[in-house]
Amino acid sequence: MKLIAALASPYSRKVRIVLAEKKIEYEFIIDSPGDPATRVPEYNPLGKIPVLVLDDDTTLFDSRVIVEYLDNASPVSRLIPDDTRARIQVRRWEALADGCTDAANAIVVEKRRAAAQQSSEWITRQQGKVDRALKAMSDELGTRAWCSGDHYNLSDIATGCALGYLDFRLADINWRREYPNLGKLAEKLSKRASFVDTVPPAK
Ligand SMILES: N[C@@H](CCC(=O)N[C@@H](CS)C(=O)NCC(=O)O)C(=O)O
Repeated sequence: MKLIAALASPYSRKVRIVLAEKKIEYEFIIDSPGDPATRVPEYNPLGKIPVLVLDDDTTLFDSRVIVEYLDNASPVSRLIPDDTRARIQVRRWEALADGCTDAANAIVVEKRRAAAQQSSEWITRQQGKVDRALKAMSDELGTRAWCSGDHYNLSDIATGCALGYLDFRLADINWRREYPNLGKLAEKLSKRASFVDTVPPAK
């Protein structure tokens, strides 16, 4: 299988971490939708990465569909629980963490526009989502070792990618000071090989 993705994309990072944890071999094709020569729309009509291309040329997107496919493709390191209640909790965490990344990404994209075209209301609205998502993740994590349940799973991976994206693109948000429990979790995740090997490149 092939993964079409980019080194700086947090959703791609989530998928790459899942591939690594599950020890699934794949061909990594780097393609950024913002590149004028991008071929991403040939694989995903939405023009977004990541896209997983299976050996029979079936294309899978978005990252949430891809990670579910991958978790079922191999029994190694199950990352999404079978039990319905536990699974829904993990997927909810993923939605929260990915949603935090969506809002952070919207801020990054807006700030790249010419100053006169930027909307401060839009940035404030997205910042509110990031702030509330961070508080919700911190409150729900509490003093527990992992985000959902008592084992490392997809909820931790999604949260680690969301926090890593904030460090990468919006480093002025000092989430560690306000939410030390998220800092502790991020520190623990940052020691895993799957996280080390997928750190976004220097800007
Ligand atoms: N919900 C999607 C989000 C994917 C996404 O927004 N990817 C960004 C790169 S980080 C992208 O491809 N942006 C290009 C665009 O929106 O045109 C997922 O989880 O895969």
